[in-house]
Amino acid sequence: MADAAFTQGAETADRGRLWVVLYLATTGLVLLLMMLAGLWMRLAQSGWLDTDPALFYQLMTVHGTGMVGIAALGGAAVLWHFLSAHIRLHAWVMGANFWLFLIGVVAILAADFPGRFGGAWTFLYPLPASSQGVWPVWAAALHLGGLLVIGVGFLIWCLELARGIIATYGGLGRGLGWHVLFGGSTKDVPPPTVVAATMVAIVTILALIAGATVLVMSLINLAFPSVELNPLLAKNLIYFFGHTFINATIYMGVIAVYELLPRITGRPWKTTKVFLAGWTLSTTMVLIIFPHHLLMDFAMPVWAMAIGQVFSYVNSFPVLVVTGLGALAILHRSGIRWDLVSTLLLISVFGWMAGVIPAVVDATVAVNSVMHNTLWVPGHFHFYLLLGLLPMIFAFMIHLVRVEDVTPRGGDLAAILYLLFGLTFVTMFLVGGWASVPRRWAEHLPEWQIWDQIAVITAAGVITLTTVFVAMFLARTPAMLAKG
Ligand code: HEM
Ligand SMILES: [Cu+2]
Repeated sequence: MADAAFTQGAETADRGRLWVVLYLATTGLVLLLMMLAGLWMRLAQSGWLDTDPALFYQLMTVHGTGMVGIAALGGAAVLWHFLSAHIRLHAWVMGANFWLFLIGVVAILAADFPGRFGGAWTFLYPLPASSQGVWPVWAAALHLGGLLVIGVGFLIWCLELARGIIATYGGLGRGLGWHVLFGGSTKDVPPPTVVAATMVAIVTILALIAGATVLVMSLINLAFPSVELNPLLAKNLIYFFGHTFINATIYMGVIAVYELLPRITGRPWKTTKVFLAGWTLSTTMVLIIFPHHLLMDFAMPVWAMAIGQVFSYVNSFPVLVVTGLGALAILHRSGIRWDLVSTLLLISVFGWMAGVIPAVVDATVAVNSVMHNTLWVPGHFHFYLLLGLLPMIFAFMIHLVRVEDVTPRGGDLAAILYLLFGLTFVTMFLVGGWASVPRRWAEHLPEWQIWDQIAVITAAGVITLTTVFVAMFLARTPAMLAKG
């Protein structure tokens, strides 16, 4: 009996690993395609490639939606892989989420290209329904329906995380280590991976419920235009969903840092009370700071804005500090060898910490009244997604397929080049924002185009290095799977 259960567990783990590989392969390929769409937009803005503005907005919608989805898929691979070592999870959930994801992607591509939907990944009400004839109603409905299908997939996936954590640790509070933090217990201390996964499960479930609610409401409005929504409520739901969902992808990805740095240096990442307090604080705050996206909406109550501004300052710091200091403590005098994986991990911690600074700047009302809807905004989120989240995912990809020590010499050079190209690329967005260049404009004035052109060149560098990382992963995957 025990033997049979054991084999079954191993089989599930094996199947889980296959899904992790499939998630990563999909992430790599879609990521490259979406980057090319981004390059196209930058080419259009720089005046180097004549592009129909309607097509620009279709590309922007596919790029934004696709990148957010793929950030979640890649983050989910990292989280699942490491959490499975601590908790028994059902592998079929990975499969269900994967197929729903693909169905949603096909629907969105059909809606955005033949259907010409260009209402951005934020699908802000009432834009999907009022295209002024640019796209038909069916395209808007198909796009929103595709999002809903993807959301349902991730909801099932997060519920499985929550189930597993509750079954193994006895509750989500215990997954966050509250019995240690408040009760002083020293038993069943959750490892960092479990703490992060618990936060991800909690905040993503709430985000997806809000997202699904507003999607269903918008779909009803598309079908029956006389049923109108409260635009302010719709906007709050959308930004609660969008802000929380994209933030959670980094909280998934950072698990690669918690798990891999200790393996590389031979020093454990301990769950301290400070670590637990940091994660509990960020769990609550990430949920209440989304009003920083509505600072210019005069109809919002002042107290909500105050929360948005004040807690945006405080929110990021607990987890950032415990991660940054934790990483430094592990690295200090560890004699670490700087290969591709370790360099990518270090870059990711830097990219995340540094990228939060322009974000927090923009969450200040006085600054936001100038920077709102300028390129400062894509500047800050490309910073921590391109240089924070992606290096975490690349590091995990390379780690998985590493057969002993196969990192080629100069591997860290590729990582450093990625950092340099990426930094220059995001700086061009930030410079544009500084000069008040509006975001989401298909055409730019000649005075702005020098920054767009530098961005084109550096984006090409980022794409080349991403191709190298993804190709490395794909090329070595068959050997890794055969080795078992
Ligand atoms: C080579 C890499 C990339 C390039 C060239 C690129 C380019 C662009 C451009 C030109 C825009 C529109 C900016 C504007 O408002 O004028 C944009 C928007 C956006 N990008 Fe990227 N990007 C890249 C990577 C990424 C990554 C890695 C992510 C996330 C993981 C991402 C997520 C987004 C999102 C969410 C938007 C907002 C779309 C909207 O405003 O609705 N991008 N990107
Ligand atoms: Cu936000």
